[in-house]
Amino acid sequence: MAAFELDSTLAELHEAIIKGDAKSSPGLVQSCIDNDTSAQVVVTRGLIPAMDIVGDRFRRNEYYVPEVLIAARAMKAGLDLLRPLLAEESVESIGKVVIGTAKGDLHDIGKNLVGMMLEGAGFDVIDLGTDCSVEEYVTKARETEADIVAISALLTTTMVQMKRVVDAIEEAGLPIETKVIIGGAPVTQQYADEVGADGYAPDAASGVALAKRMVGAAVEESAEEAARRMVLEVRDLYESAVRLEGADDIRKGVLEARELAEDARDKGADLEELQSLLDAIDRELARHN
Ligand code: B1M
Repeated sequence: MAAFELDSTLAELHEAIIKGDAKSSPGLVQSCIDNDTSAQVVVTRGLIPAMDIVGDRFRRNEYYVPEVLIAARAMKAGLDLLRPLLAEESVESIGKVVIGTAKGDLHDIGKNLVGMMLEGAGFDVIDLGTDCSVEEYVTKARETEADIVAISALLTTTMVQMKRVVDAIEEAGLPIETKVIIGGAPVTQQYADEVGADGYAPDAASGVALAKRMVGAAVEESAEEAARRMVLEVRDLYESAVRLEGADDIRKGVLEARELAEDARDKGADLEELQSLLDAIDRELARHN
């Protein structure tokens, strides 16, 4: 039998998820576990980057819903083996998070990823599942004395629920100050500010960093994670800008995104996606000049 080699096993796992190969992914994950690789490493270097690529392909219309679903199934098959280990790896709880997908919304792949990453980072995670009413968030936050309520929404029709939860938590007079953080594909920082949420995260890794900041825990970010976060922030700013109404506002927003992109490039976030964002920004600016 060939000797175990972490990088090549992670590369195979990455490939298996992108191809939606749910038969291979558990075996590859198990081989990492058997060779003493931490569950965190398998999640952050294998599963999440693969799902990121699936998401990017979907955005570029290279993948459609069935491909995303089979990739998610392959990821879940691997994640199921890691879940108990993720919980074990974190020694002491650093806070309690109640997480759920907003009322009317059945999307749970991203929410599950965020939940599992939070568990891996040392949070106690109480998962309400999907289609959660405002009352469910408030009741569970009260019952568990949660530090954080995290809401995921993937539909423009369900993200409106986020404001209702923010207001209800504020009005509930909970025993401890519970912060509300939000995320999901249509959600932006601008939207989080509008609805009065305490924070927004564009992806699971940033969700963990945000939750840690909320409870005052130290955040360690690798150069790779920082680059990815900056690129996501640029994308977020750019996508919010092009949704604006007037040409002046669009130009202003896009210029802001350009500034941030240049800053990210100067800081070494030299990712392929950053260049394609810069190209899109320049095309948008040319259109409005
Ligand atoms: Co649906 N769906 N879907 N869908 N689906 C989207 C969201 C859509 C953008 C596709 C499209 O039309 N292009 C579109 C929404 C359009 C809109 O509102 N603007 C859509 C639609 C319309 C629908 C239906 C209405 C379709 C229909 O029936 N006509 C229907 C709605 C059902 C319902 O919810 N009531 C529906 C159904 C489904 C499936 C059941 C088939 C399936 C969900 C399966 C499941 O989740 N168990 C599905 C899927 C898979 C998708 C897409 C293709 C992929 C979503 C996904 O899992 N991505 C999606 C297209 C897209 O997102 N571009 C689409 C991978 C996942 C890892 O990413 O969830 O974004 P994501 O999570 C990320 C971040 O957003 C962030 O971290 C995660 C990991 O990095 N994040 C958080 C997420 N939650 C967070 C919470 C936080 C922090 C970060 O808290 C702090």
